[in-house]
Order: sequence, then C-alpha cells, then structure tokens
Amino acid sequence: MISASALAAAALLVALPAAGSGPNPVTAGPGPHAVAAADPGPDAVALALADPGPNAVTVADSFRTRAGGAAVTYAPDAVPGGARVRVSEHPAHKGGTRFTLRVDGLPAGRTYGAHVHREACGPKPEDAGPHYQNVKDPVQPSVDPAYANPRNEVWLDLTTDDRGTGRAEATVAWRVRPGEARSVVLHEHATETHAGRAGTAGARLACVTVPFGTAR
Ligand SMILES: [Cu+2]
Repeated sequence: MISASALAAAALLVALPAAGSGPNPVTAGPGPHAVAAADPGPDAVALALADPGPNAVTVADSFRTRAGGAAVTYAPDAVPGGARVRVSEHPAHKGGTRFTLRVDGLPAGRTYGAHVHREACGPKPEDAGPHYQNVKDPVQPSVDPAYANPRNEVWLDLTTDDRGTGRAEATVAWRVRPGEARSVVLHEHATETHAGRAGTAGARLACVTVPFGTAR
C-alpha cells in the first residue's frame, strides 16, 4: 500500500522538472498562452491611462560639442560640454500635457529661453526647425502672439541658480502630434512676447532631441 503523502511527494518530484526550464521547449517556451499574457487587455489599458507615470517620455543626457548623442551644444561658453539636461513629457488625464526641463552645470544666474521645436537636433542650430505649434500659424516664421504664445507652443525658459542648475515646467491643454515635435532648444535669452518678435529668444545655444508624443 502506498500512502497518500508518498503519492503527493512522487507527484511533486515528477512535477518539479516540468515546471522549470526543462528539456521540453514546447511547454517551457512562449506558446499561445504567452501571447495572451502579453496582451494587457482592457483593464491594463485603463490602468495605464489612469497613471501618467508609464506614459512619460524622458530623455537625460550630457551636452556634447558634436552632434551624435541626444544633446548637443553650439555655444560651449553658454552651455558647456558635459552639462546635463533632462526633459520629460507627461501626458495628463484630460488630454493635456506637462513638460519639464532640468539643466545642471550651466553658468550660474543666467536666463535661457527654451522651447519645443519640430525637428531633431543636428550639426547646425537651425536643424531643429521652427517651434512646435498646436495650431499652426499660416504665416512662417511665426512671430504673431496669437500663435507664438505659451498656450499654443511649449515654452520652458529658465534661470540658473548659483550652482548652475535650472528648472522649468510648462503645461498645455493638448497632446503633441507624434513625430511632429522632436527637440528642445536652449536660446540666448528669455522668450519675447510682443508682435513681430513673439516666440523669439535670440541665438540657438544648444539642443536636445526628444521623441515627443511617442508614449501612448
Ligand atoms: Cu526656440
């Protein structure tokens, strides 16, 4: 007579190798059930929408004097090579978006203009193209305050503290169209707002490429 506990132990001994990554790749590998498990289903989608964390796009890098990484400086006296930059895009619950910019290692007590631009950074400052606009100004370059304003564009001007750290945050009531906003440009001075110069902020000092609108 074999006891119940002995049967259970025997079953366990048989079951253990099968449960591990045993020699049977058909059951151990990603079969049809793995596909079902990878699909998060409606509940998981709702959870993702309720929590803006996982949907954020973040780029953190150091400025380099040659294009190639995410961040490039065109004016090392104003934005030194090795200075750090971090940009995040946080889609909010009701269709809005919050953007954050942080820089470290810049000259202390200096004000920079900063905006989201349409193209990725390149070897030349102008490679980043014009500002991203939610509603595009039919007249380009756009210097009309009706379009070139911080509600229709993303402005992230900042002033560094005595340690050379600067932070900016901007919230808009819309989402970026994927593929149409690809960088943040740091400019020479604070962003102007009056007609004919709205949105301008002097020379383009540095740029960081960010794939805005790609986290959904
Ligand atoms: Cu700009």
